Amino acid sequence: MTILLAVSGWDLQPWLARLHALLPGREIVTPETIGDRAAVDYALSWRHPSGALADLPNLKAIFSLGAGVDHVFHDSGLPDVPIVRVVDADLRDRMSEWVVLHALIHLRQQRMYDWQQDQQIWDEDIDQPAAADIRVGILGLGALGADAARKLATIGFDVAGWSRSPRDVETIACFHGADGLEAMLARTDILVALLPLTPQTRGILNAALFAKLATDGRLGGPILLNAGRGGLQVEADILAALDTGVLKAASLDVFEVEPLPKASPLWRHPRVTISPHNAAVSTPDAIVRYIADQIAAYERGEKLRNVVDRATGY
Ligand code: NDP
Ligand code: OXD
Repeated sequence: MTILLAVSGWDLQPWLARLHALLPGREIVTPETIGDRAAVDYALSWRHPSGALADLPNLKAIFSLGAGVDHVFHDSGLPDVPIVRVVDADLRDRMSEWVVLHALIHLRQQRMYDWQQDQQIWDEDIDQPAAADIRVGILGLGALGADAARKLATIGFDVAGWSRSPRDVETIACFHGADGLEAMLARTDILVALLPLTPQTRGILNAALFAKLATDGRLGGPILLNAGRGGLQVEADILAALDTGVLKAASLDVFEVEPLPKASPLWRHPRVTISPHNAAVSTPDAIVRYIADQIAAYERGEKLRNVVDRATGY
């Protein structure tokens, strides 16, 4: 009854404390402290070091500590057991907060008012469209994209979404497939990327896609919000599109290389708003609760939920 916590780049202490609290009686080990590899039942991964999950003959499942699983698949020696991803209200609500926040920052031109405050300028005479005047297109209508879509629609935005297979989200215009993408982009003023990173989606946010966005919107040009994965975006194309006016602005939470290198021109670009891949953080409180519940259900004989499809990569 051992759980292997294989994590890179995070402080382990809060995770260990929460695991001990919610899974009493289990030994919790890390790749550094692991003893008997045959005792490990479950592995918990966030960007685990390649090979850390190999040679665990009694492993039953791998739990990603986030919604995305691209960080699990980077390991070519991954054991053939179910991979479970996070689908959780806490994570979902945090992501929708980020999407709504940034949609509103752009709708209400907050970056410009920040500048005006800095310059002590009082200018009331600036065009202020209503949310209903702004067409939002969401790439990815999954657990996160569908929730963000509903919340943006509640505020009044005119929302559409795009997925691989047909989806039905109430009050949202739903598109799918290659033709659906073109149609959605043509009616999009604010593009929100909430796709998983897979071989099919890598680099999708590129010059060719930006050129298909609506050019007749009320915001003075299309705006990109990406909180999916940095690998979805071609940063050179974003910078070029910002400089040529193909894009008006961007809010980015994820980057091709993380942490974003100091030399990246994105840091100082006046029309780029950056957050450090924390649009929706995984908290030990919520995520260990989710995993402990899944383990308890599995050991009662129930099926694991939110198991990743290895063929599609998400
Ligand atoms: P889901 O698996 O629930 O949803 C993914 C959506 O993307 C689905 O609608 C799916 O289509 C669609 N999709 C996948 N591949 C394609 C494709 N090739 N073409 C069109 N649509 C596609 O994932 P979540 O909503 O839970 O999470 C989305 C991503 O958000 C995560 O994978 C992760 O990368 C990112 N994330 C980022 C965080 C952050 O803090 N920045 C935090 C949490 C997650 P279909 O419905 O047909 O399956
Ligand atoms: C996730 C993330 O995938 O935080 O959950 O990026």
